[in-house]
Amino acid sequence: MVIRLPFFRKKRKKLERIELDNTPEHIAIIMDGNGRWAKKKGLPRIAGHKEGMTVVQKIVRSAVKYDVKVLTLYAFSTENWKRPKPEVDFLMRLPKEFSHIYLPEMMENNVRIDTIGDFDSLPTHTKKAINHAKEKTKNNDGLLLNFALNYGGRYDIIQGMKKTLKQIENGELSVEDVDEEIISNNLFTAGINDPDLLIRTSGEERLSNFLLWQLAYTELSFTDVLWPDFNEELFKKAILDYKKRKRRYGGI
Ligand code: V07
Repeated sequence: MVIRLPFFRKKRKKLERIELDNTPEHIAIIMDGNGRWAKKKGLPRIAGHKEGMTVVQKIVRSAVKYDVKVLTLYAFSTENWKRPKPEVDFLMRLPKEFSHIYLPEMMENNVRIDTIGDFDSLPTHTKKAINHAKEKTKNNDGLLLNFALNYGGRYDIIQGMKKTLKQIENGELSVEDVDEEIISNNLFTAGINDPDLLIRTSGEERLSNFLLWQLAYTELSFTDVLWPDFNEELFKKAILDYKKRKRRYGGI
């Protein structure tokens, strides 16, 4: 007889809820150390970027598994244009390569791809590849995989300020109305909750012009491991550390 089944179902659900307690919904990552990883191995810097791309997919899998809602990855900053042209050209081809290899798995995992940053200034071929990935995944309602591309925190604030000023100029808004919510809604991350957790790899402990406004209350997690060596276990550790910190706050 199967009469007792609903009882067992209820019990399992309760256990899962404890497991998922205090899970960070939005995780942002500064994927640093790709060039250093390559240098250590006697390889060109681009080999580090390529290896870093495979780690992106591994962490996406883990994020799906741990029920993370948003993963924001710093893939290319507004300052990265200063790098040697061959390296920039290589980086600008990675979105297409990534989509070519991993788009089917993104669809299977119900992942939606989006970007934040100055999209219009990217090379046409890069924009084309990204628009294709966005279009393909636009109806997926699982993890939001948000690439910060040609992104700078100060640039984000400036463009958000310009949008706000235009709303004032158009009479949609008065100066007195301007508050945190209005500024937040004019940033690239409009509609996305601020990150709960920021992870930075490779031992540097700086924000490097990443989400400056959005990280105001975010928990920070630093590891010496270089991005190409980052893995599910370290990702899980960062999440468990975050949960522990949250539990402590809850106890006060
Ligand atoms: C980039 C790989 C990860 C390590 C850090 C820098 C190099 C994935 C993308 C990407 C972006 C948009 C998109 C699909 C994939 C990417 C750049 C660099 C510029 F729609 N990795 N990755 N883009 N790296």
